[in-house]
Amino acid sequence: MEKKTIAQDQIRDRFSKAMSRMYQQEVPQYGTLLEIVKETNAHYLSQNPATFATEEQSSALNRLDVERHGAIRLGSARELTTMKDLFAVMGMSAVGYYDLSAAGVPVHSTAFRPVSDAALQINPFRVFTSLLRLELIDNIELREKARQILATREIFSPRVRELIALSKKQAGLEDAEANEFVIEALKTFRWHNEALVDLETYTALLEHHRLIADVVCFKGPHINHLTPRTLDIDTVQHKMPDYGITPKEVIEGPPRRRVPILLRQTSFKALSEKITFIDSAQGKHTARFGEIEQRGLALTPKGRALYDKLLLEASSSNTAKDNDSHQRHFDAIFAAFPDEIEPLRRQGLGYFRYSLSADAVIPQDQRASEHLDALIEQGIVVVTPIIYEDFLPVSAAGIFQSNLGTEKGHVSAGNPNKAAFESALGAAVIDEFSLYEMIQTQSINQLFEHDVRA
Ligand code: OOG
Ligand code: NI
Repeated sequence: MEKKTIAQDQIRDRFSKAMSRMYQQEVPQYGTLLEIVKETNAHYLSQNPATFATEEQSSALNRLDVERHGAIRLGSARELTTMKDLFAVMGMSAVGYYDLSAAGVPVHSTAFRPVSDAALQINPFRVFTSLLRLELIDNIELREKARQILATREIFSPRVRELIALSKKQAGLEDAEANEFVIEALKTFRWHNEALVDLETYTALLEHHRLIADVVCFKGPHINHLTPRTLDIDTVQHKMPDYGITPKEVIEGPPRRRVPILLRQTSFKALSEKITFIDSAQGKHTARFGEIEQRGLALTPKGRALYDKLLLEASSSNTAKDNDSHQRHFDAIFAAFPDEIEPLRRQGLGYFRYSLSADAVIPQDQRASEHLDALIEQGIVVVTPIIYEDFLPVSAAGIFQSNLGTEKGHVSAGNPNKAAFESALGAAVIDEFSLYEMIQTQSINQLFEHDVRA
């Protein structure tokens, strides 16, 4: 009998919604944060009704409503490889490589996310996925102990493995299989309040580096935060204390801009949760937190280089203790970064989507990309920023550290090792810039194709 499979985008949408429901039950503050974000976004849109173009309004609002990212930390290559297959069922691929060892966090990471423009519109759910780098633990005995524990742990249910294989075999899942997949896959991400080790082992690993204890001592890679997207992060940061939530001291990333760039993020501190160890000892573990983010223009390699340069300049001269003075300081330094669409575009700093303005027609003699600038000047073509879908390593390190405590732990500062990461993953990671470039090029091609047919 012919099988009728459903779209991967739909499975991802169901999964991200189920995960959000699970996390609201597990971490009630996340539910509160969702409310603050919803209220803030609604207010922002009422004050700025032109935020989204009329034609894209309904899909943009739907996207905003469902949009979130999560994060997990894995312990072995074996886990990462299967995780790649699990995300593939939902149309998510590994994009980008992030080295966090430079910041004293012994992991390297990627983001599993949808890549096509159409898939991103439906639900851009992403999971920042880190892999522990055991080789950076400088105590050999502890390193071996961690390796042994990880070698025997099994984080996937037998049924989810079967469903992953089935999806590969028949190139998709049927409706009922997809629902079962969501339930089974979610099990891997849930919280376990029973540790996999005794208190002594936990304490030894924790004292070495808090992150190592978090990755090694539990039955699974609990989702450690879920992050909704806001249109106004400064307001959410100010509102959090009114709701009894203590935010991280400063918002990471670029300062507030007229044309928002990349990604701004803030989080609230991890909860202290009761744990039972296998020797029945009781203890507490802090791992799970909440985060919000505001996304803006995706930058080209040239734009990114300017961002990195200004970020370095701003951080190395920063003496601010509170968010307001931190933002003022960053704002002054980022004055060197253009903050209007046209200069950003003309200087090749960001990626843009080009579309025909309502009822406009491109004159016969201007139907080629070399006329783009002129067409924009005449108001025939409109330009909108392509949104950054990825992460920032310095911000990510700030988020990790805020939740691990300030001490760095005894790990040797490593260096990036993308080849080792890709070998653990069993695939190459996709270069994020190539994806933005493709969306931009497609929009230009469509513009001229469309108009020729009209
Ligand atoms: C991941 C931290 C990074 C982000 O949004 O940059 C991150 C983690 O703590 O596991 O989620
Ligand atoms: Ni995050």
